[in-house]
Amino acid sequence: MPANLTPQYLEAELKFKQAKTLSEKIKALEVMMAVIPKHKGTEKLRGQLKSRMAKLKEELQRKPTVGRAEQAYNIKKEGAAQVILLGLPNVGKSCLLSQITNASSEVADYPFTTQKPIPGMMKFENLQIQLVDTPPIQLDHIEPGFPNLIRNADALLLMVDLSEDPIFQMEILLEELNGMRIKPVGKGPIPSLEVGWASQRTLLLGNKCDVKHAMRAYQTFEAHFKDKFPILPISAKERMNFDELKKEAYELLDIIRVYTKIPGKEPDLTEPVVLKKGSTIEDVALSIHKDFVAKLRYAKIWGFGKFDGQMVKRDFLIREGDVIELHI
Ligand SMILES: Nc1nc2c(ncn2[C@@H]2O[C@H](COP(=O)(O)OP(=O)(O)OP(=O)(O)O)[C@@H](O)[C@H]2O)c(=O)[nH]1
Ligand SMILES: [Mg+2]
Repeated sequence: MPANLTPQYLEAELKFKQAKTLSEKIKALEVMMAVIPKHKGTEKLRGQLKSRMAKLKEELQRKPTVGRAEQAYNIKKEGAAQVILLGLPNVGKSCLLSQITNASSEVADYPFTTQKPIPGMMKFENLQIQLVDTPPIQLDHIEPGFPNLIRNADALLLMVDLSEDPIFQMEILLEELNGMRIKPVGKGPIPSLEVGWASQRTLLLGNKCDVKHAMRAYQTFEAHFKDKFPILPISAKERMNFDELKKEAYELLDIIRVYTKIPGKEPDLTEPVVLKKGSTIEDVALSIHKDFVAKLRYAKIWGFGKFDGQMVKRDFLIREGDVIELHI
């Protein structure tokens, strides 16, 4: 039996053939299925359309909503905070990651070695801080996903190579961040920003301070940026100034560590509760369990500027190093 396809159907079929995206294909196929004459002569064809539709829908489900390249920039946060390492090609980012964390990232004496972000964990006292090595920042080329990685992080380390012109490198980094509408903030309060902008606490690192004349370059670099940013000279290769680096990175994060204890027992000082600066007793309770918050009656606190075991209420501001006993 002839199929007797209508002009309406043929038009839809043409649209299907011309469709470029999956959703365009599905739309055109839907029209074909709706307008195809329903009689014995089209039975086989209708069956084919139906199975084609099932395949397309399956494909749509399988397709990730973000591209693969972009997904590589989706680094799950681990530890107390996530800190992103940024710099131009060959400045020593991967070398630092490999030397200061448990992870390793390929180091080479040619540029553009690192192709995707690589996380590692850096131990600072009783905390683990996540450090993320990244591909080099380039003029006017940003990988999709890169700006989001930087925006969602807790702090940035901007690295320059002291054996090259460090001020020039920093100017490029600042310009590129500006293009991503990210404002690095070193010292002082976070300024209010226009809609669409994000700020990030930032530390500057002058790397390769072991190289001849590097410290002279560092002095000029430091003089140029010290009013705006905290700055450190380091050597990733020789592991110089790593303790200072960890301490300064921690300072950037605006976090505090407190310790909880149960009545009659000593606190476990290896297991800090990590909270934002400005947190209260209530936040400590919340970090343990949300049910705790409702039931909380008072807390006893040990720490700087307090009597030992002082009784405090839920809105009491806590400080770095406090030991807290929650009473429900
Ligand atoms: N002298 C000296 N050389 C270093 C130091 N850190 C890194 N290097 C060298 O600099 C070169 C580049 O190091 P990488 O760690 O690969 O640099 P990168 O910034 O990750 O480079 P890309 O991935 O291309 O962006 C290598 O030859 C390293 O050995 C340092 O502190 N001192
Ligand atoms: Mg690298």
